[in-house]
Amino acid sequence: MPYGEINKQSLLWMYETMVTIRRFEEQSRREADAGKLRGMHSSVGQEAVPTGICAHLNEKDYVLGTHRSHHHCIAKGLDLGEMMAELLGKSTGTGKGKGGTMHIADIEKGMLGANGVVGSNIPVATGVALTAKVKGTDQVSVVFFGDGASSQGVLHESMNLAGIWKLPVIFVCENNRYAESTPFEYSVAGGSVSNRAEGYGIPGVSVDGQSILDMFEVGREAVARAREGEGPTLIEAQTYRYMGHFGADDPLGYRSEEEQQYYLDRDCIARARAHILDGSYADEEELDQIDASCLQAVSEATLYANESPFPDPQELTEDVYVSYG
Ligand SMILES: Cc1ncc(C[n+]2csc(CCOP(=O)(O)OP(=O)(O)O)c2C)c(N)n1
Ligand SMILES: [Mg+2]
Repeated sequence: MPYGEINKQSLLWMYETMVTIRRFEEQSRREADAGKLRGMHSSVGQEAVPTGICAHLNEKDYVLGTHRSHHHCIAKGLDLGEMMAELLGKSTGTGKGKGGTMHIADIEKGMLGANGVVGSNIPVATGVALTAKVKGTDQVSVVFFGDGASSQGVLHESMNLAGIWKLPVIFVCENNRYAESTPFEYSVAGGSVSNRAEGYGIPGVSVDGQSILDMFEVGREAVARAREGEGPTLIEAQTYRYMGHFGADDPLGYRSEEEQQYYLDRDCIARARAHILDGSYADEEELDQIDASCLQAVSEATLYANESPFPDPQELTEDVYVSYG
């Protein structure tokens, strides 16, 4: 649902989306801790990034994600029950339980897929944008990727092609400061991802990814630019994952408590709530009701997923590209 401006409707949609993501992620963690899924990468802390961008997209626009993509999927409007079922490997999941947490997709909703291979969706999103351009639609293609992925060659090849062909693609780097345990400062030469856009003649923007207002603003500009045929944008959102890389690691093994606190103090949901209250867009009671309904939606999704059946073993080789034996 494209929102043109900051008003009560857009703010409450973004607040609700971010709270839903956080509750979903907390529940996913519980399901993982109970041994029901493996390899779950939490997006807690990064909720504002896809929410501010997807606020400007419609169902026909495309999103492509990463191994850490639950927040992209929710911001793009995927069904929570089908998502949770996919995480638990159930037949009612978005991929009939055969994709799991790192491969959630819903083509009809424009979510072309999370993807466990780091950097791999960047050229796919560029190709998707080329298709939109050749067909003459006004669709926009958005690809999210991490700071670690930003040094993959495919980003540079994709930015080059997107630059010369003025493709409607938005490259969104979620710079959460680490690739597993490798710090951004160690692995990214030049100290900036957004600066790299200049070499390809496209706009590069660095933005506070913990501010939903700032994300909304850069999202609006980039989406409008892509839709109007003016070409790509590279956005570097400065953000932070509050949890470990995938749950089994202790982040304090490679980062400090002071650093964690710095980002926790800038939490995107707390700041969105304060902004809504300060501007009298809604009162505490209304926001509490949204909080309660998000929790309820996640509870219902979890129940649905847990009660759903596993796929029939006879379907093992259906809907997959490669099967052995
Ligand atoms: C091509 C490839 N290389 C390595 C890995 C292992 N791996 C999984 S996540 C990850 C770190 C990615 O870091 P970043 O791009 O910053 O994303 P984040 O996890 O911080 O969201 C790595 C190296 C992989 N999945 N794919
Ligand atoms: Mg990272």
